[in-house]
Amino acid sequence: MPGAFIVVEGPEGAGKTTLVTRLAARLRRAGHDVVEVREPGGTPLAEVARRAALDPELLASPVAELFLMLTARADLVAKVIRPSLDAGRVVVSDRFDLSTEAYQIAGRGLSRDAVLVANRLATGGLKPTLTLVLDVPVGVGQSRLRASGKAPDRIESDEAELHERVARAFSEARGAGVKHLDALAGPDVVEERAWEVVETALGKHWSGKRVQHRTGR
Ligand code: T5A
Repeated sequence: MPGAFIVVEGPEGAGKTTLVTRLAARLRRAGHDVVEVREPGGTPLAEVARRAALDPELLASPVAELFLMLTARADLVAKVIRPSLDAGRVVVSDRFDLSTEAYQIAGRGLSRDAVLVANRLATGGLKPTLTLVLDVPVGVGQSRLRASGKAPDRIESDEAELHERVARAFSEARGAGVKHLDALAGPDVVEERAWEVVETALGKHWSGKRVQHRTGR
């Protein structure tokens, strides 16, 4: 893929949306063509799936919840993320597949193997260039959300143990392109730390592409 795919992940209220907006603005100032997306959501079909997944009246079962998330992801990847990456843009996403590992596998206890297979089908194997995980204790994220005055959705209002399992899964996440950031500091400090990581990751990504181009690989 000629473009780059940056994902911001973490528990509820960690500051993902705030950081995505700031990173996108900064990338634009640095001259990149940037597309901002959020998961679940970002296409008309994905927004319908989001509303269904988060509606407290609908009480989706864990498997139904998984497929709503993956319906949203499949549509977003096919209609927005892949075409943007193919056109050389930088896509910045508020959540992606690490959220499925944290919520549906660690949180809901669904089979890891089955979820990973279904997720691969939804993404066509697409992997982020960089996944920035914002580490905050559950209580900090929840008190930030309370202070923001936003009404809690179905998953946000779920049992405390679910959110503890989700936060643990995020804090233990490791793998290619996964970087952790201490997100307890204020938004300006978090943005500066994130920017350093993004600049380094993009530098490596683009120089890798140039080598591949020169060597024909
Ligand atoms: N989900 C999603 C799944 O179960 N499986 C999946 O595969 C996927 C993709 C999505 C829900 O769907 C679930 C997870 C979620 O439950 P959402 O709205 O995207 O819902 O998720 P939330 O985490 O609930 O998003 P929020 O917008 O509520 O939280 P954010 O984005 O982490 O936090 P943000 O930036 O909105 O900030 C919250 C408040 O804190 C302040 C902000 O100003 C704001 O008031 N703030 C800070 N305060 C102090 N210091 C900082 N560094 C701060 N950064 C932000």
